[in-house]
Amino acid sequence: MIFRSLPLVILIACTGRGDTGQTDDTSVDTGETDGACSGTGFSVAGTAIDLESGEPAAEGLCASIMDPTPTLAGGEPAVLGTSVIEVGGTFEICNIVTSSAIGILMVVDDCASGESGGLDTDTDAPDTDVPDTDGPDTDLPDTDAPDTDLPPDGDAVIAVATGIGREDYQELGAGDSLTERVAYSITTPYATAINADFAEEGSETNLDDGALVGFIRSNEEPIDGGVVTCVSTNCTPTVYYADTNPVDGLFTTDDALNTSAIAAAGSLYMIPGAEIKTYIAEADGYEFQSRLAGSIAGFVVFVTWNAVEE
Ligand SMILES: [Ca+2]
Repeated sequence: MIFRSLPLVILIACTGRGDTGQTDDTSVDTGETDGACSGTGFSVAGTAIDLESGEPAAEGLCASIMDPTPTLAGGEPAVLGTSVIEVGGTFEICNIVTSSAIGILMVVDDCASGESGGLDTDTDAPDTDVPDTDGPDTDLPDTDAPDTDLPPDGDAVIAVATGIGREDYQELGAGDSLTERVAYSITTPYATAINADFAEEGSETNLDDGALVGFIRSNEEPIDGGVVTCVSTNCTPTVYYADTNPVDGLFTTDDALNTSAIAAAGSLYMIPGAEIKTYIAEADGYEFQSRLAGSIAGFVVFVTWNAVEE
């Protein structure tokens, strides 16, 4: 119980260097820049993907790189850099300098974190104009700024953190870049629906308490029948596995909780309120590496399991 009152942190501590299956999706362009970033640090570029739709996340959200180290002492993750997500969900965050030994986080949120905010587009249109209640607004440049292009209004998504392992960045320096990263995003309506299902199933925790969420995969493809278990003592979380029919519950079939991951639903699992413990995925015919992981208060932490290639 005490863990739930503490800021929890994912420790992206792979137990070895043999997880070759996890490095395939990482491109490291050493010594090259595309001109967008300059300075003393490395950059992280990628795409934010909406978890529910699988489509690019909305433009105007923020992508940040955070160092989770301060959470070990009860603090908040430290923001190392932020950028606004562009059309197509793409982002590039420049000048990351970190000595974090426990990984860093790509966080997609409503620009609520970090001082940079990112929603600077509003400042281009001064709000000094008092509404002209007694006259026609013919002089207002409304047509120049269609509302559909405005950034989300601050509660469009919940904060989701996707980890980057230390081994992926520890050698990087000025001008280097990590590219083609995928950071997941969860809309507030989807989170609300998920939380309603958690409550329906009697869960005392939900995404607001922090959660481990992710996929169970082999060669980056979802697989059937995988489960996530906590291997620490006194750790028996309820793990929820999504299916393709939300009508009878996102995680239930005929009123019974799904018992393992379903490839047709992306092999998506969720552990609301996950404590810092050692977890592992298991599936017949596949092998996974255990990881020390847990959720951060206020964040969904995205942890995808990729089978270790023999
Ligand atoms: Ca269902």
